[in-house]
Amino acid sequence: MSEVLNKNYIDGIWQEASAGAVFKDVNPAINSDVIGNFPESGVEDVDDAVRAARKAFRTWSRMPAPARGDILRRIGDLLTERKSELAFQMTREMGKPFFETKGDVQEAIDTAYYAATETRRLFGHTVPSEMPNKFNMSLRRPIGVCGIITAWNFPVAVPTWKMFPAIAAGNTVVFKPSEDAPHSGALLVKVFEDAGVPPGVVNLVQGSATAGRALVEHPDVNAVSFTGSTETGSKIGEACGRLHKRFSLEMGGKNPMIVLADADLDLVIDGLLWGAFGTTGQRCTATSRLIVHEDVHDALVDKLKEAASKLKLGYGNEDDTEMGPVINQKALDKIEKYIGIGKDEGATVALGGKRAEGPGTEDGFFFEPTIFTNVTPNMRVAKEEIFGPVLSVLKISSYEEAVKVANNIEYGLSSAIYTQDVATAFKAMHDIEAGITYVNGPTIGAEAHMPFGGVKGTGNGHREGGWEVFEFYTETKTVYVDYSGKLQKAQIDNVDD
Ligand code: UN1
Repeated sequence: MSEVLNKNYIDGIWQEASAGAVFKDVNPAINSDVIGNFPESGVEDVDDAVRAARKAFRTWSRMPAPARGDILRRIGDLLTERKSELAFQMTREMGKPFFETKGDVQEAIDTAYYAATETRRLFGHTVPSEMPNKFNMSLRRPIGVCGIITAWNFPVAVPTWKMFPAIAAGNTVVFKPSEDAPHSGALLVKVFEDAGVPPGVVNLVQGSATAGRALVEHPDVNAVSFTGSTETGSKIGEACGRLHKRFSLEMGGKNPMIVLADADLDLVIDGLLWGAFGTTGQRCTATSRLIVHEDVHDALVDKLKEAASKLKLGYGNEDDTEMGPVINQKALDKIEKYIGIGKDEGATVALGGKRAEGPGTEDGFFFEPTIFTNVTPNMRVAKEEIFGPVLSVLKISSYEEAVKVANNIEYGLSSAIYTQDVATAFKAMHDIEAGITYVNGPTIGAEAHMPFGGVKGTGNGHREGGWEVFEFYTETKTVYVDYSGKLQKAQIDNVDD
């Protein structure tokens, strides 16, 4: 796998973009390490890919679902074999440490085996009819061609949350990875090819907004699934609404961790280091708000400052690295802008607040782990997604106040509460406005067979993962079989009035 796979993959053929344009992909930890130039695809490339996907749909959708499951299992096996090689390349391309990218591939492996088993269970319902000698049932049908557009922070796991259930259900796919993780996307598509997925079932178009827009607006794409920024998601939602397409949006978060006075503070520190600074805070599920009881506020902030200041920054393919860079210059600028905003609003930078300078960070986009204290609920740093290693700390004096503060945002993806009190934990499961709540764990840690998604401005009501994602990738067909041998009229024959 040493060659760089810097091509599109359409109808089973690796190829350049038709106009020959390219964009550059660099290592965010060592900017002089150029991974390669990737195709900047245009409308024509997307059109070719959609045509291939449509053609393949005819046979793929007719294959018995468990036979598609066999291929998914082979994909899981190949991902297992290639786990370390893939993780190395992912870390090189998007920066998070090797142990994290291995977890990313593992999430894809779990998703593959899970989707493979679901191909034996793609059930509808059989229910009684109102009429004698009549049989009612619902069946699941694939939708058609699915456009998959993803972010760079989980460059293998998140695309597979979408692609595996899509193809398990008999759909075909055109995949456009983020322009910040094109190589990881291509290496993933190579796994489909090597596992024996027929040409046209999964197609890859690299590129940026032009390719993304062409995919969303293509008349022969039936459904679009997107993970990324709220801004882009809103545009996709508008376009899909106008074109009557099914769409699933997974967007921003500003995820709270509530820490009550009875919490185990050492456990909280471990959770915060992982939740706030894992993936350099660049997860839609990152813990970005700590809502902590006044009785333990000072002790917790002191412990956290000490622990976070010791995190070892550097290139994630080096053994001792605990936190990698942010993804690019734009991200670095955005984080810096928010440091200024927070200071102007009156928050205190208790730790970090600037670009990192130590050895191993000179040639990359590194930012120090940052903690804002004295944050109040209506500050922008308490409400807006920064997507970096920045934690805002808010002080509260009761559970009720904590919930009010936690819910004071437009997003609702993940959330956490640390308490020893079982009754409070159960109340929180209902009170916190979020698609996911963790009790005594941080806001990250999704498992492949559990539904994943948010409420409010985070998404549009769909879930990935779990059984729920198969609802998105299938249409329901309702079937009535009348074997009475005569015309039976629903709502009329069997009602006397
Ligand atoms: C995302 O941030 O886009 O549970 C997904 C988690 C990860 C997935 C995050 N397994 O945080």
